[in-house]
Amino acid sequence: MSTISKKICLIGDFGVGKTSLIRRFVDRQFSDKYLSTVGVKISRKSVEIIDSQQAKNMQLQLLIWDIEGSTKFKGISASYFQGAKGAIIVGDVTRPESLENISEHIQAFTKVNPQGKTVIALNKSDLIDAEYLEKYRQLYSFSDNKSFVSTYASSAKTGKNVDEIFQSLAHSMI
Ligand SMILES: Nc1nc2c(ncn2[C@@H]2O[C@H](COP(=O)(O)OP(=O)(O)OP(=O)(O)O)[C@@H](O)[C@H]2O)c(=O)[nH]1
Ligand SMILES: [Mg+2]
Repeated sequence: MSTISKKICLIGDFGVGKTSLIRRFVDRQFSDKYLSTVGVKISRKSVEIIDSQQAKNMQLQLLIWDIEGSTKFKGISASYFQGAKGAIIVGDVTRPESLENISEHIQAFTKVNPQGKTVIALNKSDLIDAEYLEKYRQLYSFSDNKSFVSTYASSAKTGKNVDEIFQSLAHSMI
């Protein structure tokens, strides 16, 4: 079985849950404590992908870049995005402004990586009602953007859709 590596980035405003999603996915853990990321932290995890064309399974090693959050006043250094094949753009469903900034994050990423893929995570979905989630999911689907793969309502706390987010991004990159 062949193994290839691909870099992906987690991008979003401060405190939306980027580090928590990675921690859930890689370590299967969650903490309520908030330790803001400074700069960037890289984790690795392999996922198995079914390659339907060649009808065989493939190991894909994800190099996961956990990038510090951005604010209105401080953007994210575009140099962090270089060489990435995909990104998970994260918003916090309890903070509408963080959702409104999603499209800007997509643009910043695809400017550096025009062929890159993006999956959107509407995170902290454990904190709001399901009816709002579905509304947000429809609102934050960018089907006319060629980088766009899918939008998920996620929770790093419960684990909801966390594996699905990484798996669907991984699948879109091969
Ligand atoms: N209820 C709930 N809380 C969450 C969830 N994801 C993250 N949190 C909490 O939100 C806070 C921020 O989470 P982080 O993962 O540090 O956020 P971040 O996006 O990495 O933040 P920066 O590194 O500062 O940009 C922490 O207190 C987490 O426990 C979630 O799905 N549900
Ligand atoms: Mg962080």
